Amino acid sequence: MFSPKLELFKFDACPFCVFVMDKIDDLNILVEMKDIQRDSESYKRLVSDTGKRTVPCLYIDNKPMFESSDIVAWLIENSDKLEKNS
Ligand SMILES: N[C@@H](CCC(=O)N[C@@H](CS)C(=O)NCC(=O)O)C(=O)O
Repeated sequence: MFSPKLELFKFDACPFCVFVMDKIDDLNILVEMKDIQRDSESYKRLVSDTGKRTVPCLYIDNKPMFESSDIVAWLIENSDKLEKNS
């Protein structure tokens, strides 16, 4: 079964993050939220993995994807196969 672990690195005042989070809500997809402003471990992980501190960044089984429009397109394309919130 295709059920990658999804983690979204974000902060709430970022409009690109809000765009992605709204789509996650619409599609009811299970995604672990990592707020880089509230959680310094998540911030450090993002920077050490990618060399960047840009959000949003969706980790798909630990593989980072940047660009809100690419993330939203990927979520829509894979929505049927992804784990949903109960
Ligand atoms: N084109 C990007 C823009 C992302 C972006 O500019 N994010 C800002 C926050 S709103 C950011 O993380 N800036 C810090 C940085 O890039 O180092 C997208 O659509 O995801």
